Amino acid sequence: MRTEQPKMIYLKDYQAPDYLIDETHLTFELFEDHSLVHAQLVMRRNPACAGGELPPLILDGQQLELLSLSLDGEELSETDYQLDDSHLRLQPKAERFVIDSSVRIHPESNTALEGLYKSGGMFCTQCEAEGFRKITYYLDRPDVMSKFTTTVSAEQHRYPVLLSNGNPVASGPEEGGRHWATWEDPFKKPAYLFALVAGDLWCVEDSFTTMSRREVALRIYVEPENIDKCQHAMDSLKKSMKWDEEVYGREYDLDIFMIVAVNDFNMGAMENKGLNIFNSSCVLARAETATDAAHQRVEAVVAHEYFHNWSGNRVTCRDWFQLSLKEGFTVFRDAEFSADMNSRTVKRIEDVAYLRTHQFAEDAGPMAHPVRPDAYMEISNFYTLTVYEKGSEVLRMIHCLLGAEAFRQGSDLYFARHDGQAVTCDDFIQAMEDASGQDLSQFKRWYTQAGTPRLAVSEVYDAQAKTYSLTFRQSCPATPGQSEKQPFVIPVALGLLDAAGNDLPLRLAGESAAVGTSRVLSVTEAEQRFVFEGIEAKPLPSLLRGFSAPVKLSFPYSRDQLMFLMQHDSDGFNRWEAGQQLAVQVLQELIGQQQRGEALVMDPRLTGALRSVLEDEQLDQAMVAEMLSLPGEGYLTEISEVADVEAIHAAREFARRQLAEALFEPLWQRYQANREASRNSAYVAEAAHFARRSLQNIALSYLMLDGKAEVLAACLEQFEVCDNMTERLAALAVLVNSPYEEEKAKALASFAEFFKDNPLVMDQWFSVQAACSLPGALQRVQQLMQHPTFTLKNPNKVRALIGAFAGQNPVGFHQADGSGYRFLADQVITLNALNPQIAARLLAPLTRWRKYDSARQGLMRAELERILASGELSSDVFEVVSKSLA
Ligand code: B3K
Ligand code: ZN
Repeated sequence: MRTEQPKMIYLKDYQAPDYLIDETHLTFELFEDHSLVHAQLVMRRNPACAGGELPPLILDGQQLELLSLSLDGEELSETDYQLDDSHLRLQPKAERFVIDSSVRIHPESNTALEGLYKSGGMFCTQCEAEGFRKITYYLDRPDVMSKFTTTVSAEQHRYPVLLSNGNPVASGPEEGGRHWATWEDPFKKPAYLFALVAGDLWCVEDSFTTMSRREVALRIYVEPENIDKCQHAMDSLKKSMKWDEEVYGREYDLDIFMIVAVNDFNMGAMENKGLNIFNSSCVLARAETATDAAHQRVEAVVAHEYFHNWSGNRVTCRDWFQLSLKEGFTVFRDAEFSADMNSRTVKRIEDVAYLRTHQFAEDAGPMAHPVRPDAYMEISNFYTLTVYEKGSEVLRMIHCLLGAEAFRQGSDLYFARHDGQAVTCDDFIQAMEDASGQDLSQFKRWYTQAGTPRLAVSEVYDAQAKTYSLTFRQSCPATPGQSEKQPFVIPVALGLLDAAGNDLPLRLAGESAAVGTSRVLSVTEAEQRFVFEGIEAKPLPSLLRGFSAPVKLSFPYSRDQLMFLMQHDSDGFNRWEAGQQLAVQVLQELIGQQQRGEALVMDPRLTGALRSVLEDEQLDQAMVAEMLSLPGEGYLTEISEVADVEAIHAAREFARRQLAEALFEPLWQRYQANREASRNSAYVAEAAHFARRSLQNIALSYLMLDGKAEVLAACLEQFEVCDNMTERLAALAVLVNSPYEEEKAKALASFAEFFKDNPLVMDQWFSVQAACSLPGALQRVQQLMQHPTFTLKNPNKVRALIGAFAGQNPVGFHQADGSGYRFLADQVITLNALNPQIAARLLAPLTRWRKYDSARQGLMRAELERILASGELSSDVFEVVSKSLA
């Protein structure tokens, strides 16, 4: 907990470290009621800062009990150094020296899950961003890179497996039933990549032969009961290793690569060198217990952490302001990997829907910040959608502007030039510029300006001159600390459709010949016009194909034009996008009717359009499922000026019922065909099967709205008779949201009884109920908090129940009496003391108070103020609350 107001840290204040640490030798003695950490640091003055007097050495350290300290072998006494609650300061006497320290720490009572802590019966670590300072006194900053040797000693029978980064070099028994192991990491790394694990773990082993024919041992360590749930992660790992060789020319560099699954983890996973530590939810997957979505998440996260070995570990960040250097790039890499492994268009649709719902909301709220922030109080609060997802979009735009080949040359140059270094986003851009010969100076505004740009497009067709011009006007709303914005470089991929729906050849004014039928325009000015020549009749534009830039584009499409694009656009993403825009128009009309107290009447064109989609046997089934999914309540909130929670919910539910009724036949037919196929084939975690099940399940969710007995019977049959969690959970979710109280209660009870010992499955059980919008949601959530498997100490449980309620159940959370807000604030206050990172994350829905009516605004602000007044706040919670109220 902070004792004084946390202070802002600024990028402009960056200074290179005065000292470097060439070698780090660590010894851990792990016990049940404390642990001892001995550190030997071989240090020297940073040659980049040489000259003049030797500056003091200021090591970071928090919650450490210093037992002994020596400088070049001489024990120091308390008068030789200064200690406060976050630093140890002493005066070196020479340019080179060795520091030895011993500290006592308490992993057994570490509920913040940062530094060294216990998860169940095992010891594990999480050091990024600033957790290493809770392990020993150190220069805990990413630009200090050191060679680590680590020895771990622990009781043999409780902790038979002792792991750290790099390669195992020695091990042996010790007195008193203990044993030890030493690991050596030959690569220099910053402390945030340090890891240690000790536990009773089993492992699945495999191997990978790299492109230069080196054998790498692959091991996934889990608690014994999970040993049967590792194969999918192992397959994903091997695919990732191969893909990174083929697509980026990146080869793995150690003899062993390990993944450890732990149950208590603040986020998805961590890319520690050679020893990735994962939330078990991102490793464990098998048909019976994990959904298709969970399988895809495991594949993506395994890939993401593996890819960090180059984009993050071999080349790391100079300081934490550069976080997107590794995160944006690695998200872009994992997204491309997933696109190559599965359906590219579907992956893009999912990512864009997520970005527009969540990142756009963040970018419009009080925590908005540029992809490279210029100030923070608590760096843990900056592992955001903006740094990750928008950061990835920035990389995608560079890829789009430069083309795949030049992008690859740029990335090769970046890795070659900076291998073993801690660098900045500017270094990355420089490599891209040097390799491509393109000037990206204006483009760099994407790193420094926050907010989602708007791009308004208008058209003029000149029948005489046979020219078609598009005018783009860009603007960007003010964000905290940034009132004026300069124009961005916005790559707009587009095509022009003729009356038959074919793409026209595209020739811009001044060009002698057409250049393809889909091309990228670079919009760089506040207002800019592009003229296409040789256009025989007025075309229909297909704009921002593949969502080529993270902007809010508007073009005055009529509903008929959107339906035409849905049918004919050669860009799969834009076919979906046209459907979404059509649905948004129709839903907004219904929302208006609802607000005015009128009878709801839905435009039948939406039904017609979705009927054609359902009847299109050629269309990828996953696309059919995506197109059938109406824009979510979260997205409808994001695009509203003032979000009317109840009207949005009522309008969307009304539309779903209308569609269910009108499309019953084709939905039922599709459902039955797909269910039949599911019944007749064993579960396979592959795109075509994901597609089939996703259509089956969305069809079921519509069909159940119609209240027919045969559908209820089918749903119960699917729930009971299936070999996989995808079908079972979907049936359960549909039942939970249905009015069939008896069947619902029975299904929930039998599910919980069967899966009570599987925490990840129980998380799903909690989420399904927390997200259910039927009346009484808060009471249900409060009751579920009493369930024996629920605990606030496990982040997955907090996310599954409280997070799902506040984030995925708008009508439940935004109850007009403010009870949802009060409940969330109570949980944040409790969690602030237990786990500040989780507490701060849970707060996000309250920070969006400006989106709602004035009564709700008042209630939400009051809860933020109550949190602020609740006592000593962590820097994590303090930063989010104070910025939200500012
Ligand atoms: N780099 C880690 C995130 C660490 C978060 C620390 N609060 C996981 C990842 O992005 O791969
Ligand atoms: Zn990452």
